[in-house]
Amino acid sequence: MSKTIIISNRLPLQLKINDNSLEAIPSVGGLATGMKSVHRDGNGVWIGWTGLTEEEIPESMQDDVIKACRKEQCVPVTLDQEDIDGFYYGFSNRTIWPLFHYFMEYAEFERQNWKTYKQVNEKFAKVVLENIEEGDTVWVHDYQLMLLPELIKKERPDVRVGFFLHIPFPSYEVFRTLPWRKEILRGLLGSDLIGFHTYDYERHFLSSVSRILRLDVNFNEIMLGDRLVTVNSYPMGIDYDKFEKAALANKEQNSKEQSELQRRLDLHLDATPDAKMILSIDRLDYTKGIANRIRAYEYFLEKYPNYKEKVRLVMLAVPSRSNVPQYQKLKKEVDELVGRINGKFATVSWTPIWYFFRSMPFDNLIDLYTSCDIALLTPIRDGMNLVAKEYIATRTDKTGVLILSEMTGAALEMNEALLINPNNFEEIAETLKEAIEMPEEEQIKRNVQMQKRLKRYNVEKWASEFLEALKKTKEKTDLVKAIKIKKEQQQELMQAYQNAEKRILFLDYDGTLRSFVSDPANAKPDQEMLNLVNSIQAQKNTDVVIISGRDRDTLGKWWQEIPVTLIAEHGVWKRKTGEDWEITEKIKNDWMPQIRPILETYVDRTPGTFIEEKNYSLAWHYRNADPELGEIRANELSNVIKELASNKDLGVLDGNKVLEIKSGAVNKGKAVSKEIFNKNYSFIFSIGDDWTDEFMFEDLPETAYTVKVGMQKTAARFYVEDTAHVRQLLQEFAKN
Ligand code: GDG
Repeated sequence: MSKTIIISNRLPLQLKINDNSLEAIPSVGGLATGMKSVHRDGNGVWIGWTGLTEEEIPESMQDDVIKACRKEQCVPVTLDQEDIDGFYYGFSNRTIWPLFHYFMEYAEFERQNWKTYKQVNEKFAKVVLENIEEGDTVWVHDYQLMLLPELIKKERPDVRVGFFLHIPFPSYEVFRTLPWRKEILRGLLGSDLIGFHTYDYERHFLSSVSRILRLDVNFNEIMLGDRLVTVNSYPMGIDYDKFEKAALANKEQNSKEQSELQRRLDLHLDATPDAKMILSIDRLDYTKGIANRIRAYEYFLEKYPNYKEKVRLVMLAVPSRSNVPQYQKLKKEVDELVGRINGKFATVSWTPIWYFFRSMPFDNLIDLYTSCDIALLTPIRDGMNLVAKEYIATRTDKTGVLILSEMTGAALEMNEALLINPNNFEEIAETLKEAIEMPEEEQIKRNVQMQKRLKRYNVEKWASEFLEALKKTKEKTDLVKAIKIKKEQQQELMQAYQNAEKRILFLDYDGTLRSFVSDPANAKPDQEMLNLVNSIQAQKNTDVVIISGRDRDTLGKWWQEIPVTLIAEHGVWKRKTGEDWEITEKIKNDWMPQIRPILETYVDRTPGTFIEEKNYSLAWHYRNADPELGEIRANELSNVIKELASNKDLGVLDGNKVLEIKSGAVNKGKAVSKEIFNKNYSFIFSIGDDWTDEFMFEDLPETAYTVKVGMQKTAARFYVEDTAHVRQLLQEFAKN
């Protein structure tokens, strides 16, 4: 029976070594809950690190670790202290974490850490590959394992691989500063489906893929050889019922059942019923904007002194990554700020900030959520922020005000919260005032909406939607109807070639006989290609036609020595072997002086583009432009020309990163039709790579062997992957 393999840096359990025994205690984080139906209730397996390094586990207990994990349907990846230092504290938390949260000045680019990151990803891959069986699905989580999808796909192309990033994906301008940007993108593209919390992260990723790897991105799909990678956003939810139930139970508790914390909170609530409690919960992380939050609170108390003794900031900061210097610095800064503000404003009966620096049990978290009238969450950047969602879920009487930073993924789904810019103290102070004074009906109105949404799109739904989408990811072959030329098709083709009495081959040039280079003037055919074509044309009853959009001079010069027919400028010119160029169509070029200046303005406005001038056409090349800008401008230009051209019989050909403007009467389809008219060819072959070649594929008879270069939508019957395969095919023809 096929299973789902979940992979994350940490396993959802905690190992405890007591004297001689070992215990694995399951932890119940958001991810574990979301995965429950596939992991615990299904026959899923979770692969990850246990939290204990090799050095921390006595030799005699190594097997016990595996056994204890197995019991929880987990498989451990063994890591030593050096791995953890380079991979986790190093590359993950000193490079990727700051960079992806736009803290560029904190990002360290250490080669040794990158090396360890790669090695640890390989260690994960090894364990995953040992556990994969046919038909399994793999779901990889988060920024520590971005190389894993490719490592798995390489060995097991049959297995569906999904990846979800829990943190933001930064804009191209930030991402491109990473020395290993290509490796990271390629690693991720080993997936069939890549998920992000928001559409913004998704489009940042797609933009980096198209600009850095220069791959074709089609809406949210990436063409990668003969694979298709889908990218989409799935905002992660919470285990809503768990939080709601816990909050209801909290309300039912009598004083004996209450926690010490709840009793203390109640004491204050009873003593000062008018005072408001403001909650702040996060891991102590510089991305969470904790220091700014305290400063903004100070500013609020200064601006509105009448609220002194009427508000209290309850701040829980959970210790995190304390081995990383920035976290130690932040701890010091927060300690000092809290001390200073409490010292400055406190009275005998009032402390403005209650500060807890520790992790609390779940029940205490619920005590805090349910007791506080306002939640103030001000991250500078946050992939999602689940605390915001949890706060709203615990407000079972529907009161409470959420103040939330616009820079969190959650803000996009929680429009009814009071959204603030975490860098704007003035706005935070005003919003705090607004929250304190907000009438209950309004609080309820806002929360009802948010609760409805959070209950519906909970963490289980999130996980099942992702896995459903992963199952449905399209094979590229579903989209492309042409058949790949493999051994069998090649044999059929060669058979037909040999049996034919009279044959003709139409060969496109750029992108077919020659791969693209940045300057088209440097794309001369190499000697091997010249020899190949020469030996084919020399065969009995065989005509070879090089058919190109190139100008006649270049084409003529490059193929001077080879006695083949040349068709230039998409069919305007033709040169039979040993003869002069002749014009095949009566066409005009008097439109050029009008159109050229328009193209020139596009060259000026789009760096990297240039105009190629031919006798009867003008081509605007944008291969070297920024890919996104290039596409936008090409679209614009195409529309402009089409509008102008309607009464001039001009056509716009959309080639491979080139727009060609020419007389509407000419195209390669017409040219090949003329070539075969009344000639009784029993074998017709045509091969080409772009839209201009589609005219030949469409106009040739159905029995012709039409071949597209590259796996794309086409009217051709067959396709080959790239120019190397074209060469291989020509070598087969040449053998006859
Ligand atoms: C990353 C992304 C994204 C907190 N203190 C205690 C405690 N918590 C629990 C909360 C919440 C979770 O930890 C924190 O989740 P966040 O989403 O707020 O933040 P990160 O830890 O930074 O998580 C983030 C998330 O991944 C999921 O994709 O939303 O953007 O940075 O569930 O309840 N739990 C207990 N005691 C505490 O003291 N028991």
